[in-house]
Amino acid sequence: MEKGLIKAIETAESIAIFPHTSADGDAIGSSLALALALKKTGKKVIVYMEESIPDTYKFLPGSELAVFISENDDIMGLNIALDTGDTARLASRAALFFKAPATINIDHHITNTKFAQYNHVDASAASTGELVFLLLKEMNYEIDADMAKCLYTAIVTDTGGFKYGNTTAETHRTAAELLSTGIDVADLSQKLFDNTTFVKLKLTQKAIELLELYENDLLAVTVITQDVLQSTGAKDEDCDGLVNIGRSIEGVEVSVLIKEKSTNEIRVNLRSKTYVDVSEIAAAFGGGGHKRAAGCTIKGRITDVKEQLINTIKDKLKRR
Ligand SMILES: [Mn+2]
Repeated sequence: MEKGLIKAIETAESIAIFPHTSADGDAIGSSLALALALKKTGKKVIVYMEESIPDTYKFLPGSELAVFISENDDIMGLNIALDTGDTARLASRAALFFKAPATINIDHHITNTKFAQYNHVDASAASTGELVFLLLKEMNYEIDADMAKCLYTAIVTDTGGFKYGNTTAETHRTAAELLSTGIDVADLSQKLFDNTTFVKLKLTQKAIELLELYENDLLAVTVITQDVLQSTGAKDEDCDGLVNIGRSIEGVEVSVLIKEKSTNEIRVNLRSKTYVDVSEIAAAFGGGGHKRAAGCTIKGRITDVKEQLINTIKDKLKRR
């Protein structure tokens, strides 16, 4: 990693870590691990969240270091964005991010815009957690079991439990080293993957009902309106992972989840199976991501957004 980046961390006395908005296991896990490691060296550290930590991840060590922007307006000596492809993913915290005298961006999204003073972007890493792991090693920080739990969470969630194509031998070597700190993998896996709520299950049921196939069954589309969320009592974070249901269908290449955040703001999650680069589709709508997993936020009415997306994806499905 760049010397300047390491030095910026070493010299900063107060550091704020920024995971992306709608933070997932990688964003939260890598942020909490880094926060715990820096705190141990005596630095003042906070994790600036856009939203509260999703219930699934609240058990993670270090979650007490998470704060909301409204609770703390202190300008820190260094701001570090993790797992964040562009400033739009910093959402309402974007302006504050750039107020620090030094900024760092550590990420693995291929579409990363390198918006910070120091940028470490490695699209070959399966997760940002792995990049934080390497950073801690390079800085000679000892990774304890609490940090390992967070980093393992980052890796295991972004690889879909070591199932996705981003999983490499290095990913497994890193995971092995994390496990050797003595963390209970069965307990962790159960908390992360086998711990649904009845409300989320009801939302999943509804999502399956609403799923439609297009383009000779190559494209799965699920539209979740505010009405659907309200009728099931589900929260925004309960939509996490629903896009994978469409992709799991035999023969489907692209799955898209279209979620109404408000009447005029639509969040889109994209997944592909073997050949469509969904980061290109997301980028065409101002978003970004990875080849097999990407997302974007589109202004407009949900029915129009759905039509635009289907038209764009249609072309990509043909180019095989
Ligand atoms: Mn990630």
